[in-house]
Amino acid sequence: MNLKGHKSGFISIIGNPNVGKSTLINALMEKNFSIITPKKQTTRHRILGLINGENYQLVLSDTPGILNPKYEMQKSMISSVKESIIDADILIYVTAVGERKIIDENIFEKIQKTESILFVLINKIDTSNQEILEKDVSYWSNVFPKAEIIPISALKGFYVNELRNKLIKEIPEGQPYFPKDQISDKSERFFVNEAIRKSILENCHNEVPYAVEVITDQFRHTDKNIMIRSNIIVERETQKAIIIGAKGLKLKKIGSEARKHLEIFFDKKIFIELFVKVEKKWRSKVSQLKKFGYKN
Ligand SMILES: Nc1nc2c(ncn2[C@@H]2O[C@H](COP(=O)(O)OP(=O)(O)O)[C@@H](O)[C@H]2O)c(=O)[nH]1
Ligand SMILES: [Mg+2]
Repeated sequence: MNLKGHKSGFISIIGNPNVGKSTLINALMEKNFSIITPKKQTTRHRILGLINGENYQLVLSDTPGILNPKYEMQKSMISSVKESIIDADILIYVTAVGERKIIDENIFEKIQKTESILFVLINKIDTSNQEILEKDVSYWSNVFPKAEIIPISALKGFYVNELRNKLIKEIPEGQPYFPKDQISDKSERFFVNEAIRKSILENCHNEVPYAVEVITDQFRHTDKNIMIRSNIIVERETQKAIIIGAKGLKLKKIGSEARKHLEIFFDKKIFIELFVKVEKKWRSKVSQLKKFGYKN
């Protein structure tokens, strides 16, 4: 491979919960890569998504929404946001049209002081009108004077291709950071866990999805199939009962929806077996969080 003239760069996507960060990364990657639901705090980890071209590699980092941490897991979520600000060649701050809320002063200040190229995206413009949008543009240009303000709709694909081209144009020259046939820094098992968690977020209500973690202990490929065995970890017996549901029907539905998602993701036939286990207070125990791949 001729790496002369090759470009590569880290692009961090940050912003409040639910503004469309994961939708944007999926649109840029043209793949259902990061899980999306209407619920807050769907994204728990920093996930790197790679867009590889012959002469470039974009390393996009999807991050959890900015929040005031209430327990250990959320502390880990917020430290991954801070880490992603430091690394970035390009920082993308995503807001939803009409949004003014600043959740964390400290992070806000870090964005204002950043030496990276800064884009402020005003997302969800499909839900708005010209007048509101113009007010937003002038508001955000005041808040972040050195930023380029870009209206976009990640969901409808307005300005997504243009943004991808802009990113390719702005990243510095350099060798690729990851092998060019890879699409993420995360393993296949991680994507299995995420698909199962998405299915739980969509099928269970109230606090249950937030008390859930998934561990996949078997992931076996053949040419055509993938055999998966995963454990759903909850904090209490009552949560276990809710997830299994009457006659095990809820768990069956969770498994079948995750299977459909993964068949598209891996483009193979999937067999999936799910178990539910109780681990008391895992979200508050540092040792457990390490085991589940959260950093402190
Ligand atoms: N109308 C509209 N909805 C969007 C857009 N982008 C994201 N959403 C929705 O906003 C919700 C949160 O999206 P998500 O990507 O998970 O947000 P995140 O928490 O910032 O990662 C989902 O229901 C998305 O479908 C957009 O451009 N327009
Ligand atoms: Mg997200």
